[in-house]
Amino acid sequence: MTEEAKTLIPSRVICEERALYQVQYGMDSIVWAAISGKMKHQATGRKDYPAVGDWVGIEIPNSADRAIIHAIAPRKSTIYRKQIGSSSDAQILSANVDYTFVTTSLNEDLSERRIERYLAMAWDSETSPIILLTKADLFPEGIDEIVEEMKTTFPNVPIHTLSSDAFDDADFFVQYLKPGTTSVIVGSSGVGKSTLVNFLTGKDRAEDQIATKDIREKDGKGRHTTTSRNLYVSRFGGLIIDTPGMRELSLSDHTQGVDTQFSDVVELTTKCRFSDCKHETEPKCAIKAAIADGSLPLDRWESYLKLEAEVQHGLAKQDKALATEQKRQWKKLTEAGRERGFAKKKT
Ligand SMILES: Nc1nc2c(ncn2[C@@H]2O[C@H](COP(=O)(O)OP(=O)(O)OP(=O)(O)O)[C@@H](O)[C@H]2O)c(=O)[nH]1
Ligand SMILES: [Mg+2]
Ligand SMILES: [Zn+2]
Repeated sequence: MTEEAKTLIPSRVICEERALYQVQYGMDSIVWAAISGKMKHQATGRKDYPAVGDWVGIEIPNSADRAIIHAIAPRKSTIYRKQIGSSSDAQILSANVDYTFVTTSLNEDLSERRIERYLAMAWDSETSPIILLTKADLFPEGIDEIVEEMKTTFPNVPIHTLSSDAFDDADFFVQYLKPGTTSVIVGSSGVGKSTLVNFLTGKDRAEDQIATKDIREKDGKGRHTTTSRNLYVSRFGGLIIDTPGMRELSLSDHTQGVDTQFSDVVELTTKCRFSDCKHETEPKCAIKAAIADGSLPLDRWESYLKLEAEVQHGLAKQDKALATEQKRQWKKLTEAGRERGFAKKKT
């Protein structure tokens, strides 16, 4: 039977573990699957491998207990991160996601810089971000001020506070976790992602709940408890992907996201008198004018500069990694050429 003649069963990747994927099909059938030899052979990068959230076509051989993934449907969105230094191949965190919940605890570890990075990733991935500030119960003082400040820094992003002892009050989830949608929850280790997912999936009282673990609240350092990405059905009908805490999120490949987040600032820079305006001493600078008349808060301009610098720094690092790799490939090529030349001379 040819590949084309096979009837593939449409299914969704709900868990990824090394080279194996758990896929769900039909109403609630779940099976482990591996990719076909042909897919593996044709893959040129990690983007050609399935990711949690992917729709895939599978075959379930009569004889085997493992299904075979033959195809990945085109992705509506892809949440990815680049790994600087090691390779230029992006790691796909999840696919076909509508909303990204950027989660951070209200403790001392709270960092607008980090949130910015996650937001850039969400926008770059063409998903809508929502900021979740967790553990409100531990920090009863000053939360309103923090939220107000965040609203100025991130004017276009919905911001919600949460506390695990009052999850029932968090009725705003209904508007995001609608049936037919998929959301992903991202953030540092220990901020309470799995605790929330347990509530959202109704596992908080069930035996099959996702493991969660204490962190040292003082320095906010958590041990990584969740180690794989998993997709679950939420109590509101929409799907939700729990992810392991990210150690370091690099911005290098999210320049687009930065521009989206600061579209008003980018727009302003195009209005400067000089196209290469540094917004320092140049006359007719739209940025300086906007800061002066208050339409561009100085804080926001400074965040933009910091983020932009970080992007440039990341890009430079990435360029270096790419250049090294190119040099290596070139060396391989020239060496092969030299060998061939040598061989020719000998004959
Ligand atoms: N006080 C308080 N503790 C919470 C809250 N939410 C979660 N926790 C606790 O924080 C710890 C870490 O929670 P997890 O849900 O495991 O954190 P996580 O983000 O999934 O961590 P990783 O899986 O490592 O990425 C657990 O001990 C939770 O009980 C909250 O709203 N208030
Ligand atoms: Mg977790
Ligand atoms: Zn200017």
